[in-house]
Amino acid sequence: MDKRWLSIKEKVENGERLNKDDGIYLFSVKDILSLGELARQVKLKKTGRDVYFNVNRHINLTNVCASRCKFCAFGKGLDDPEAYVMDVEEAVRLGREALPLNITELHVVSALHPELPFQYYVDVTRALHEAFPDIHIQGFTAVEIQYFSDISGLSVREVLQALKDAGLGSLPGGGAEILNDDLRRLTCPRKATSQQWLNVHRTAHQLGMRTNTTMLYGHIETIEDRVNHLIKLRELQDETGGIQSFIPLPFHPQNTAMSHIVRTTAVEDLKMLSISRLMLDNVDHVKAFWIMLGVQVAQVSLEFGVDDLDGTVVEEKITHAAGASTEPGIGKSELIRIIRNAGYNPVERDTVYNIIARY
Ligand code: V47
Repeated sequence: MDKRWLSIKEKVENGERLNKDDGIYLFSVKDILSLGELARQVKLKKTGRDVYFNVNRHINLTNVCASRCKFCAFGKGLDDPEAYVMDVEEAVRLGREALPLNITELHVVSALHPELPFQYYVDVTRALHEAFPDIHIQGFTAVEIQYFSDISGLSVREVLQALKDAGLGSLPGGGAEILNDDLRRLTCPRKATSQQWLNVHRTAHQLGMRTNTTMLYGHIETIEDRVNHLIKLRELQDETGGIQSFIPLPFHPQNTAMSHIVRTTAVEDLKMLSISRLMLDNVDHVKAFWIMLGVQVAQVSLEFGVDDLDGTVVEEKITHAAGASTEPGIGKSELIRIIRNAGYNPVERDTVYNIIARY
C-alpha cells in the first residue's frame, strides 16, 4: 500500500475526518480487504460486534407515478394495465396480515400519483396508526413529501406535521438518488431537487423525526458524484444529527430506461459500503439492503463496515420490478442465522434503533 493509503489509515485511526480527495482516492484502492478492514475497525468502535435487523413489512400504496425516473421500473402510467392504487382498507389489511410475524415497523413508500390528494396519505397513515398503535410507521420518501407540498399548497413543514400528527414516526431514505442536479435533470427531472431533498430531511429532523438516507449508485454517476453525495449528507448530519443510517443502493437495470447499463459487481458493492462507513464518520449505521445486494453479499459486507441488514420486508416491489433475483422477503430466523454465522451478534431493533431482543 502506498503513502496515500497510510495517511488515510492514520486519519481514520486517529478519528480524523476524511476529505473529498481521500474519498475519491479510496475508490481507486484495489486491495479491498484492507479497505474493508479499515471500515470494519470504524464499525467495531461504533457498534462493537452487534449487527442489527428489524422485523418489518413494506407497503407500496400505488405504482402510478408522474415522475417516471429513468432508473425506475416500478412507476407506471395511469392507464397501464399494471397500474394499481390501494384503498385505505387494503393497506390496513396488509398490515394486519403481517401481525403474526410480530412486525414492529410498516415501511410505506409509494409513487407520485398524479390524482390522489394529500389527504389520502394522511388518511392511510392515521388508519394504520389507529389499527396498530404499537407499530412504527416509517413512510414517505423526501421526494414524496416535497410532492405532497407541491400538490397541497402546504409547506414541507406543514405536510410533515400533518403526517406526524396522523402517526408517522420517521422517514425512509429513498429518493436521494445522486444529489447532483445536473444528473437529476438527466435521470429524474420531474421530482425534488437535491436542495429540496435535503431540506425535507432537515425539516423532519427539526420536527423531531429521525430519517434514513440512501444513494442510488452504479448508473451514470461519477466517483466524484458519489463522494460529493456522501459529503452533503455528512454536512446535513453535522447540522441536525437526525440521520440514523445510510443505505447505498446498487442500480438494478432491468426493465428501466437505462437497461443498457451493467449491474455493479460484488467488489464494487463492498467498496461502496466500506467507503460509506469511512466517509460518514458522524452517521451511526451503515445498512446493507439484502434485497438489492443479495443475501450473500450482504452477509459478507458485515466484514466491510456494515452493521445493519434491514428487515424481513415481506413484499418488495421496487427492486423486483427492476430484476432483483432475491426473495421478496426473508424470515427473522434466517436473518439471525446469517448474522450469527458471520461471527456477529444478531440484535433485533425497532425502527429508531431501540433494542428489542438479542439472540
Ligand atoms: O427511492 C429505484 C431506488 C429506492 C431502482 O430507508 C432503485 O431504510 C435500484 O429507498 N435499482 C427505494 N434501486 C428503496 C429505499 C429503501 C430501501 C430499504 C430501506 C430503506 C430505508 C430505503 O430504491 C428509491 C430509489 O432510490 N430505486 N429504482 C432500481 N432500478
